[in-house]
Amino acid sequence: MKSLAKVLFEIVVFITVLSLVACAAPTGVSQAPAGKTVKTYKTLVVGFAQIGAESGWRDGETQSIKETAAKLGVDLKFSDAQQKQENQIKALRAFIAQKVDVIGIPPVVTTGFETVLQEAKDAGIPVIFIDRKADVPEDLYATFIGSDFVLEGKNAAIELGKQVDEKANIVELEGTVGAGPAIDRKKGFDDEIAANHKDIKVLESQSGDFNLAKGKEVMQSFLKKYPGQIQAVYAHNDEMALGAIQAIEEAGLKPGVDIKIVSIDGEKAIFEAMVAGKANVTVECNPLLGPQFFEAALKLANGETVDKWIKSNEGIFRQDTAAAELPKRVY
Ligand code: GYE
Repeated sequence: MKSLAKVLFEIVVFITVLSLVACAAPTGVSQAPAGKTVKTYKTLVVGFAQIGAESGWRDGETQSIKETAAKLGVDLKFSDAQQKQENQIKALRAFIAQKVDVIGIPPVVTTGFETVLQEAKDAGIPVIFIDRKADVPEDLYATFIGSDFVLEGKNAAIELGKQVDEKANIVELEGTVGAGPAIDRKKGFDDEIAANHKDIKVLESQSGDFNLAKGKEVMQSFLKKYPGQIQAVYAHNDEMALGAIQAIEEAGLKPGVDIKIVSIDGEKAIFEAMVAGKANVTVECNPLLGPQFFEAALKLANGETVDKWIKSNEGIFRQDTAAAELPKRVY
């Protein structure tokens, strides 16, 4: 004879097994409420329309995107626009034709993307602006993952103010003409100078297109035009600052000493320059956005909403801590 406890136990086990069988979906995957299959990283298809490879910063971002996709098992369709807006637009159209789940893009400039973004919207494909934004109505993109460029510009001005005398002449190397970070880094900087450093004069401001060679070329022309008059350089990214450092050295001056250098990004190479005493401050801008990007992409593919602006955490680094920080830099 079975004991009452044993009989009760068998009944409980029987009911549990029954309910488990009843709940399991026939395909073995869970079902979204609307009857759509829930996406996982392994079934997610993402198109990424990268700008190019103009800086170590961007290479760091590309690596973060590719490594994170590989780690999560996401099917990543990666395209390199080689700095051209028309190529980014072509890539977006190809992703729409391939019916990817989500598109990621750092728009090279802020204008000219409305038509293709409307096409993505009509196809029901969410678009994530990553690291840069385009100037379009809010319904044409799902979220912006990236930095506060105005704040970066303001911090650069505060730091530069500490490096020079109250009355000083400086030059500015701007990013790509029409790019979001170039526009905002200039605005944040100019506003802070106008508010708190009225005697710092920007002798001239010109685009170095966010790359080393152009930054160097523009700095060479500044040095010729304003001999002995420049006390500091504000560069919208480290790469142009590295170009300026070369130009200053070739002119027989000491970068970081005769002419102070303040820039933005936090690349390994600028830490090396700080350790060598050739650069003074970098305001960090974080390119390691892979994990945040795919997390948002998965949510969007499953119809969830995400914040309209997902900000990255960033610091400010000066010469005195550069040597200790250098081994920790990954881009
Ligand atoms: O600062 C620069 C890069 O869009 C925030 O683009 C990014 C900028 C970054 O080329 O180095």
